[in-house]
Amino acid sequence: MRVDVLTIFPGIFESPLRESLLGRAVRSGILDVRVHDIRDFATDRHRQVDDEPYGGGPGMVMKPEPIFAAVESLGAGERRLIVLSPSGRRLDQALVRELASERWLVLICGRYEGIDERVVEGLPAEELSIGDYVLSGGELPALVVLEAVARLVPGVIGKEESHERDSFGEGGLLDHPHYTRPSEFRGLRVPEVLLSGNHAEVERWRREAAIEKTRRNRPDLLE
Ligand code: 9D3
Repeated sequence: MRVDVLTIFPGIFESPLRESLLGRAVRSGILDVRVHDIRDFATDRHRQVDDEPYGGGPGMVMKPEPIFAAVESLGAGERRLIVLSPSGRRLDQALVRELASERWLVLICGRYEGIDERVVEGLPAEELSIGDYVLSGGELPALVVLEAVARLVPGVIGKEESHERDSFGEGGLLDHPHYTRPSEFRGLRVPEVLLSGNHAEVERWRREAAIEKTRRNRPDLLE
């Protein structure tokens, strides 16, 4: 899968794309991620990427011309253009699955108060939010999209791992609690049933514990 990222802070992407899962996917060539500095596409003397909002108000707005020029520099092909925006459709695992089936994504990161609306109207692009809280720009959201999508691209992670996480939201339950050695830590015991070797009992306990955790942390998932 090819992913082009447009940003005025390309440095933010360096470590995340070098480390761990994303780093491996990029090095192996399964993910072809290209980060572009939008400022390189500004044509004025000061390489300006933002300007004051028409109609007034606080903050600055990202200008459309450098973003259009950056997108047009990418070449032709079937691609999905996405603007990361707090006003976008909220990301969930169903959308992640949809995006993972694409050959080519373009992720456009905004800063300041936002991006000139003609980017969304004119390219056109779809707007995507990662949740209802305020960040300072689209760079961390773009990395969230990249990691969530990369996990579902064939070859990025092992079969058992991917199979396991695949069902998020479908079973409608959160994961059950996990334990590893030691069986007692600072007086806290691992539930005996998990040490019993009784697989049916373990499965029953995990389901009950998952329901309890969901009731406590995400009652909305139980309806
Ligand atoms: C005063 C209105 N604010 C909108 C809620 C302005 C505003 C806040 C944050 C404008 C831009 C931003 C920067 N955030 C993003 O670019 C962003 C974001 C986010 O803040 N939360 C969740 N998902 C995303 S995707 C991009």
